[in-house]
Amino acid sequence: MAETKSDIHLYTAQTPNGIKVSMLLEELGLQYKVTAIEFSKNTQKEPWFLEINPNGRIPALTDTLPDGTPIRLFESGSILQYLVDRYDTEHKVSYPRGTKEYYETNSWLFWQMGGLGPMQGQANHFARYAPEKIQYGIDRYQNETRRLYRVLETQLEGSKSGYLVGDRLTIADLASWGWVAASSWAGISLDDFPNVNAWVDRVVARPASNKGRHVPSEHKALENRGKTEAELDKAAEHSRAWVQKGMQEDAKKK
Ligand SMILES: N[C@@H](CCC(=O)N[C@@H](CS)C(=O)NCC(=O)O)C(=O)O
Repeated sequence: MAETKSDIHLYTAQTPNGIKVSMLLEELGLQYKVTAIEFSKNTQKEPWFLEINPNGRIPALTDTLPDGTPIRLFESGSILQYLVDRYDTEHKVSYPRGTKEYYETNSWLFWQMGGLGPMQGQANHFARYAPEKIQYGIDRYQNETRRLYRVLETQLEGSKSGYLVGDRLTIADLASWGWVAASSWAGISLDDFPNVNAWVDRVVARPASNKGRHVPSEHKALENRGKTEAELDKAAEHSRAWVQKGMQEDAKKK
């Protein structure tokens, strides 16, 4: 597909929240610049980056409005909404404002932002990054994540298109996809969720989404599906070190 010129600059890393934006940019056929943020160097906490995202996390995006005003965006859900509002005028991956499907898409987007992301993020934390294994924390967040996967499973079971809302892929799918694709990292198997499993593959089969998931580096989450807990724990060692260091630094701040 020919790329549409834009002034978009994406600041990202290879994470579920990061790739939802690059997958959408590819689905929309937009040109964009990418800066890879290095968590191990805490680049996301540097003053220049805090000017773009005061919350010090990825993804963040800058663009220029049609009247020339520079704009910054942070929070992945807000970035997805901005991109479809502004650039998906033909509703390839969205629905016109005011339709039932438009509001249904928003419901699933907020469901992911307020539920699936935070819960699975905590499951990751307790299962992979905590310095000690606290079983209560692991169980609490894995069970809550599984409950949310059951919600997705039911929705997809009843879907004729195989996507979460209506007859097409939308930002509702893209928001959740990276998280579900990384379920093994949270210690959760998709074996009990056949419709979710098929949806993961359905999205990968789309050339644009497939390209977008490999930004800013190769997406390897799906390969974790065959790994043992011991192998996953070993693979988490490097990230565990920077997560712990970052938490200690934050705790010292007033
Ligand atoms: N609700 C935020 C969450 C952003 C977030 O937690 N990003 C993580 C990566 S997925 C991050 O930047 N972590 C770095 C850090 O915690 O310092 C969003 O959806 O944009």
